[in-house]
Amino acid sequence: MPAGPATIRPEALDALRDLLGPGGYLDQPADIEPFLTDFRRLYHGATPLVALPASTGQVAELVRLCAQERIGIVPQGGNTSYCGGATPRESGGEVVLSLRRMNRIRALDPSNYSVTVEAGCVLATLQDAAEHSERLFPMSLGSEGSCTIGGLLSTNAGGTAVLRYGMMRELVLGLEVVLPDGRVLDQLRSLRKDNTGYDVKQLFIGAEGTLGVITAACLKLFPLPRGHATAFAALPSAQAAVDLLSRVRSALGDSVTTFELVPGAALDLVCRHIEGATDPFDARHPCYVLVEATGFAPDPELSSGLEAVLAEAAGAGLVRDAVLASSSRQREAFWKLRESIPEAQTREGASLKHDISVASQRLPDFIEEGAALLEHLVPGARLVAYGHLGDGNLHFNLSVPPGGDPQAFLARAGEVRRAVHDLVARYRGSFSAEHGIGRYKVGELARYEDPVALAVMRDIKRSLDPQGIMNPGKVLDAP
Ligand code: 2HG
Ligand code: ZN
Repeated sequence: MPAGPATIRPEALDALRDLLGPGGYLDQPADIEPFLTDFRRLYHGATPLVALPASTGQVAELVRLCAQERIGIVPQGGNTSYCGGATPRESGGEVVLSLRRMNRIRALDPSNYSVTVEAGCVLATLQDAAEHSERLFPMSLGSEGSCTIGGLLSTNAGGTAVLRYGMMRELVLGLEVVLPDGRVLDQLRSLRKDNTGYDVKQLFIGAEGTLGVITAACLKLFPLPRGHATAFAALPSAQAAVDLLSRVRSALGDSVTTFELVPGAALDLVCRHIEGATDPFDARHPCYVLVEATGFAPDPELSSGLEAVLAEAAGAGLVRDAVLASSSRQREAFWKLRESIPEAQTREGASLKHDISVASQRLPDFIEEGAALLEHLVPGARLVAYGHLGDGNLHFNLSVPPGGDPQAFLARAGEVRRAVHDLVARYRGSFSAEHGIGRYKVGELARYEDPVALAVMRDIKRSLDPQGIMNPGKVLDAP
């Protein structure tokens, strides 16, 4: 059952305005505009109203009213979705729900290593608050200055510390969720052990707002590491990177927090387009890794451990050259080389993005096969396959051939996507490792997901949201 009417009754809109009160909504076109286009500018939707509730109670009332009227609700956090997961559709029959007024840290308990926070809180604010209390909230990603806790939970975000701390799901102790009928699920507890039946809260993590609205969460904190060691190393091949990962982990254990792959093609783009970015080496190499270890030993001790593994790996032919950051400025400079890749690739011109994962030991074969396939399909296009090698997750992105026609290149998107995702399926990998499904990959989920899993997903959706009002048209094609 798709969500209801294409337009919203004026009386229903008035009732929504009344319940939200002054300051509780936006309804002027200029104010609404920023909520209508997704981060990648793939979609441009419409809505008569952006709701800005101030409490869980108000969210529940709003959802009840929308359920009565069968109005679609599109939750939106920092609007940084890569898959159009938070953009209303074009009909104008859906309201956008932003929890940006619900951004409080309700309680931070350093001794229990937990924090209870509202969904509209920006990630960087939470990171700072944790650090202020000598604790770490380890989720870390490029959009941390604007993405919100609700969005991170709804997409089960990844980022650059997954290797050590896991994805967002693994950081959750409890959740508060408004269900599609307006009931409030209160599992906002900070227990580390709780085996009481089905773990219902898990359903809402990664559901992209299609099963309910996450309003608050209780999250794990960790001891704040005191030491860092960061290296940027030049390698002969992706295979060497996978072998190095294994060595670094067995030598340094859980202190390895980040292991990111930067292919030569990505470093080229960064050095060309990002101000202040410089290649740490004299010669260009096939690929690079950014490795970071964090822990409780002082910096020099961690650095010498990392240096020793890199030296040993160099002896085995896995590393051609490496630099260890000797200051926080140098550390930031290394991070910038990695974190600026998406921006540099955008500045280079048209690109096609794929967010894939396969078992990490199979990545080198995947890259080789994928590169040959793409060269055959779009000769001259540049593969920039970078990212979270430590998690087996690469952004398998393709840039327009130098001097090529961007429109003609982008017109090949469907064909290229099919080839890449078919290859991923052959490797039993994932066609969406960390960016979710949103609207962009609904067809891909229907095509590649195990039919039994898909049927269970549809059963869950029908049972929780029989009217299909929660983020309609996202994740599943039809409930
Ligand atoms: C990253 O790892 C992000 O930098 C963005 O997930 C990936 O732009 C992309 O394709
Ligand atoms: Zn990523």
